[in-house]
Amino acid sequence: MDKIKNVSIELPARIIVISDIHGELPLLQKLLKKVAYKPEDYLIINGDMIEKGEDSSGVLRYVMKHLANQDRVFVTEGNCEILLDALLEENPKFVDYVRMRKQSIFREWLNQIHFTLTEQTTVQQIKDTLTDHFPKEIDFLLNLPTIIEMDDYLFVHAGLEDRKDWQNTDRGIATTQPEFLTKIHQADKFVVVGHWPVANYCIDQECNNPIIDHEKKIIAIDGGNVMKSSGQLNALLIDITEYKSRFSYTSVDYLPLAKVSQNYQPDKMMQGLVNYPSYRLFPMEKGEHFTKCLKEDKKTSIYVKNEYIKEADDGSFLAKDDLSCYQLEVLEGDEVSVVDDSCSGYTLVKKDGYVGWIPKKCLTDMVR
Ligand SMILES: [Mn+2]
Repeated sequence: MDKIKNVSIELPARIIVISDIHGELPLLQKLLKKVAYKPEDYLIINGDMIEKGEDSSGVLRYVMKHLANQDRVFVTEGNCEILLDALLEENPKFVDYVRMRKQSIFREWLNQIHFTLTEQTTVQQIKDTLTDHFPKEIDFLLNLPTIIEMDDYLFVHAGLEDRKDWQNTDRGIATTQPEFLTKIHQADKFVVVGHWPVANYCIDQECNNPIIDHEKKIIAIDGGNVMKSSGQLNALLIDITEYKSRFSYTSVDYLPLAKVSQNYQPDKMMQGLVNYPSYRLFPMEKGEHFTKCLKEDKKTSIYVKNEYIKEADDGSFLAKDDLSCYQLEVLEGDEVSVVDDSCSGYTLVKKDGYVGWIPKKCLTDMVR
């Protein structure tokens, strides 16, 4: 692959990795502030800056204007950036994508120049118009590397192929393959990826924090920003000296904060979660707030919040969304983010990246 960028670094160094910003400029700015980003840091934006969120063109503008012009900032391409290829190759399906996807940089760009999409609009027209009006942006996106190699780390949006010559990983696989953490690779370096929300890997308890697998040498950092109601934008921090490396992380989200007013010790039965792609449920026993259900595997039982169970047309039952079935232990004085306060008896909250239910009586007023 010719889109590998080799970067040498000066030690000691701090590397900040952020992925899957998906057009959420305020979160990017808040996160950079929270980690106290400064030009001496190495900053990696690991794919999917754009699409799905509110302001993709704003994120791109910000990255190009304030970040990418610095010599320690590097951006990789994700599956959302390489959508541009379909436009430039004049793939007719691109028109359908632009029509269907309301939250897209291509839609934003067309709106900005008051271009109206009609039934007759062709991919050639969109290509000519956008390459005319946004040549710098398009050039920037086209020239992003797929993989950045830096010290003992590789940064790639989705993952590597399991081959000794990982450098020859197919570009499509590097940017789109799902579930890299369930796979293996043969690069003798830590591979840092985004793309697949880490909550999709959870079994007992929903958590959106980066997962660091020392054995596989994979670090997955996509906190489900934009994709999940409990999602967050994560920053992975790698502090490197001549002798050792240290990992830490932090995150930001848009959720309101609330203060816990009394301790809560959860019922041990209340564990587990429903997550992509297994939403099927088999209700067994309905309680006042939670219904005991078997999961899609028909073996695991979980207690699902009643409001999140929906009946399909064929009479089967599904969870409405990805959902924690865990109850969180909280202490008086804890600050938690409120994910869903609209259900009976319990509120879905997030504490230090972990998502679960606590009784409503444990919360006082909102802080933010
Ligand atoms: Mn992605």
